[in-house]
Parts: sequence; C-alpha cells; structure tokens
Amino acid sequence: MLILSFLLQAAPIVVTAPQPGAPQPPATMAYEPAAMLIATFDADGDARVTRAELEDGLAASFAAIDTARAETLGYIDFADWAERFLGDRNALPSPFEIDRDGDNRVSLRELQARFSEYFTRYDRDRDGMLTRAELLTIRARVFGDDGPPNDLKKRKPPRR
Ligand SMILES: [Ca+2]
Ligand SMILES: [Ca+2]
Repeated sequence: MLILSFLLQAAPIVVTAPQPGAPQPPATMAYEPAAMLIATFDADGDARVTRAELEDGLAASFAAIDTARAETLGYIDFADWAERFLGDRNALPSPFEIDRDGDNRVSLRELQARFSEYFTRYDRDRDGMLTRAELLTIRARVFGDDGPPNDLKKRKPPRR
C-alpha cells in the first residue's frame, strides 16, 4: 500500500536540455488523477476550469457518494469516492491529508480546501483558470523506461 501510494504520487518534473546534436528524447505526458478529475469539472465546455467550477464539481461528486446526506465521508466511503472519481482507491490525495481536523471523516469543505491547493499549484500563470496544458504533467523520458539507448547497447571500440 505504501509503495503503491508512493508510485501514484506525482513524479517531479525534470526537463533536461538535449545534448547538442542529439535527437530530442520523447517526453512522457500524463495527467495525475487529481488533474484528470479537475479537467472533468469544466462545466461550460471551454476546456478551462475555474475555481467556481472546481467547487461545484467537487460538491456534485461528494453528493454522489454521500447518499445518506451525512455531510461527511468516512474513510471507506472516501475510498469509494476516490475509486469512482480518481480511478483508484489509493490515488492521491489520500484521506489522511484531506482530513485536516483529524476526526477520521472527510467533509466537503476539507475536500475543497485540498483541491484548492492543487488548483494553486497547477495554475502556473495565476490567471484563476486551469488549462489542459497546466494540468498536464510532462517529463523527459528517463533512462530505464525502455532499456538503455541503442548507442549504448551497440557501442563498439573505435577502429583506427
Ligand atoms: Ca475531517
Ligand atoms: Ca491558468
């Protein structure tokens, strides 16, 4: 579980400049589960998400799981929420980081507060809207993704 949680965390974005004369390595592009969910909250179809759309979307998703209208979700119910809306019960954010008051329940306000932090982090140009580009995580392909590069495998001693 710990390992899985670790793997689901955002990888640091590392963009290295290509060596002179070397081909540009293909980049890995991915949406973190939280970013994917935020993208779905675009209500007016302009492919941008405002804070109001984020709060409304979270409220609707919360209500879909809080069918008893208890106003808070226990951790099991929260895992149901995560599975449905983030795609996996262990996807981040975890209930431990959302449950600020430590009552072992997640309130809508706590959920919105945590996602407000995501919003601030993703909103690189600070214009109060998240574009798909801002939600995208891009990292350079790292050595080991699909084995060593060909020039390392086939390297021969130089002939004279
Ligand atoms: Ca709580
Ligand atoms: Ca923005």
